[in-house]
Amino acid sequence: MTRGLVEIGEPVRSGFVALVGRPNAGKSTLVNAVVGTKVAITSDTPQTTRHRLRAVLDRHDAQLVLVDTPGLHKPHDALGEELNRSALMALADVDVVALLVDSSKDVGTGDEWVARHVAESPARKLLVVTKADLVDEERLGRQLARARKLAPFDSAVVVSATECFNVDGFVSEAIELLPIGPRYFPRDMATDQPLEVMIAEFVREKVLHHTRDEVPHSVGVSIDELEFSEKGEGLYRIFATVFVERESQKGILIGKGGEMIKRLGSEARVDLERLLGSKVFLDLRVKVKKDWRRDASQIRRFGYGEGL
Ligand SMILES: Nc1nc2c(ncn2[C@@H]2O[C@H](COP(=O)(O)OP(=O)(O)OP(=O)(O)O)[C@@H](O)[C@H]2O)c(=O)[nH]1
Ligand SMILES: [Mg+2]
Repeated sequence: MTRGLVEIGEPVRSGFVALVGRPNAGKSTLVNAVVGTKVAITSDTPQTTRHRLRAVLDRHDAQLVLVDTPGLHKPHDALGEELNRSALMALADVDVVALLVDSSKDVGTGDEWVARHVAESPARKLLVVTKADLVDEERLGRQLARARKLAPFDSAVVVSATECFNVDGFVSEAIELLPIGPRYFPRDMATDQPLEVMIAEFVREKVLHHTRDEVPHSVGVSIDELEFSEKGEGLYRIFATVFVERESQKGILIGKGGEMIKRLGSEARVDLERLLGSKVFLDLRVKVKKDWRRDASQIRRFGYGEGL
């Protein structure tokens, strides 16, 4: 038996920690900070994350599996309902639920609604007050006190994922709440997302960064072709389609003389080359699929929510 296999079988502290909270609370940013690499896309547009994903932090004494979820919100369409369903399902089957509360926004009815679901979960409960860099100590203390009242938490931490403040503290608290068990994933696995899903998400992130209003919400990305050629230094050839809901949105994404789509493509390519560790050729086209967010079967075809 190899050393690797022996280690996988050895009991350590291990298990699943779901990160839940309102849209934009900082869940995906914290996931990336914990695993030290970009596995989840992030943006200041609410409802960035559209499906549950797992990210793995493996240590000699523990394996922490973070479950990133879509932000819980009042849904306005079938997509919103599917995102909420997906996030709430994550609560059912984890060892720990971490409720993320943004320190820069007043604790409100949205947090209370999320917290009611958290309180009903049989899992251990960890409060995470995020974006500590945005507020002063006094406000941070007040937010912490208010958020503590939201649910019966086993412990609480304050973090700033962008400033890497107390991310270690979050990891220690989360691991402390985990049971003893096996390693659930191979030790070198950072995420369980299929490559095609990650590529589509990296492309969608660029659209979120460069568009406003309804456009970011109206975008869905599908990968039409993905092939790797080993010739020379190796090259991924990726053909993807960016779907929008209206002709006017298509115009925005293409931009004057194709300027916008070129920009989106070249920024996505840089990220994809880092992700894939290889040169990338990326072909993006834009198509209209009217009102796709109201169409449950199309939502699942994109893999959002519970996916296919
Ligand atoms: N200043 C500051 N900004 C942060 C921090 N963490 C996250 N953000 C920003 O907050 C915004 C939302 O972050 P995300 O990680 O995408 O939030 P999320 O909770 O995953 O959002 P959804 O997927 O929409 O539910 C992004 O613009 C992040 O850069 C932080 O610690 N400090
Ligand atoms: Mg997210």
